[in-house]
Amino acid sequence: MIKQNHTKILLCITISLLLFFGCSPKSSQKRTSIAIFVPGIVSGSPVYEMLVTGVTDAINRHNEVLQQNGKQNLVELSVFEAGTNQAEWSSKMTALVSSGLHDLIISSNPSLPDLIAPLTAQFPEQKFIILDAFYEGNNSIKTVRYNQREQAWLCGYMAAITTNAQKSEMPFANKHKKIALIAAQEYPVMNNIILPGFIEGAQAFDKDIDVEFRLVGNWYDASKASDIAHSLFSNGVDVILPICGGASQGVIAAAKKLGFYITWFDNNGFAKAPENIISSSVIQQKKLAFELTTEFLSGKIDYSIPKIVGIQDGYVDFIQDDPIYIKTVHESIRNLIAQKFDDIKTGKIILPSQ
Ligand code: RBF
Repeated sequence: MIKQNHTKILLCITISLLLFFGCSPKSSQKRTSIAIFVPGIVSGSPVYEMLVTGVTDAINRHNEVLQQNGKQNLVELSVFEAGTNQAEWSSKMTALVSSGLHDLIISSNPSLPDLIAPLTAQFPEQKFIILDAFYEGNNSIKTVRYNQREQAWLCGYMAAITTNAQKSEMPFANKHKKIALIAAQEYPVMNNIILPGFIEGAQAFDKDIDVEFRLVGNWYDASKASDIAHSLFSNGVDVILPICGGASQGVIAAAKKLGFYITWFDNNGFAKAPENIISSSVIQQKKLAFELTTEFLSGKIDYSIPKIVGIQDGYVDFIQDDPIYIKTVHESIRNLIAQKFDDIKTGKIILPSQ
């Protein structure tokens, strides 16, 4: 009698479990969830601003189509800002992954794949797309990196023409041949690609250019970046490339106050200081984030193979049609840089991404 009851109870539990996991309407209604992990803060960092906009646009577009087709399971988006304390990124990423709530975690930063790779064995279902990064041989991590030597080379070339220009052409140009890069911190892509690319571009125009390199120490201290810019200016620097996230605001403020030029990196920066920003050497991170999110949502991502994209692919660009650029930069300078851009695009100049 007791044994019979046991069998009945077991059968009941089995049926309930089958109903719950196998046939329950709940499981078929599971919504796709995407999380953006921001290693830093979004505001003031062009790479992260473009990441968030691109992913958001792709999800909105996808959801519009779902709604038009009468579907209700819209894709969910969450944005996590991990903040500027880099020592906390690993534990914050681990917490996000182990929550198990997100089908995809998308981010941007060359340092992230090394931090994520150990997690992929423990959480094999979790998929990652990391932009501005390169990582081979992990089927859970898709990476795409830009040819930043091209991006930095054009900046350097532009800075070198400008520091050599006559005051009649470029009023903030002084008699010294001195330009500078202010970075937030040292990291492999900065030390091996961006800084050398900037120097090589400058020296391709004039081999006697003096290129200064300074560090802020973090991605947010605008007042320290401004102090560095002041000291560079007083030592004869008249063109600065800032790559320091939110701290770049300090370089812009100094340029407006003192009167020097800025070559801007990553997105279109002309409107930030129309008289001082003479170029925008950009990566199409918004477009790439949009495309990869859309590919993920349609199940078409190839995870294993990392990609490097540059000017020829349309993901690195030098903005030449902005009215502020046309107004601020003398025509003779615009013609010189346009020629170099075309030389890279047509393969006459080849700049390796490594
Ligand atoms: N770029 C930013 O604009 N903001 C940041 O907060 C930021 N943090 C970074 C942290 C690390 C550890 C590394 C390696 C890079 C960071 N970058 C940041 C730089 C970014 O990846 C890219 O190299 C530059 O924006 C130039 O394209």
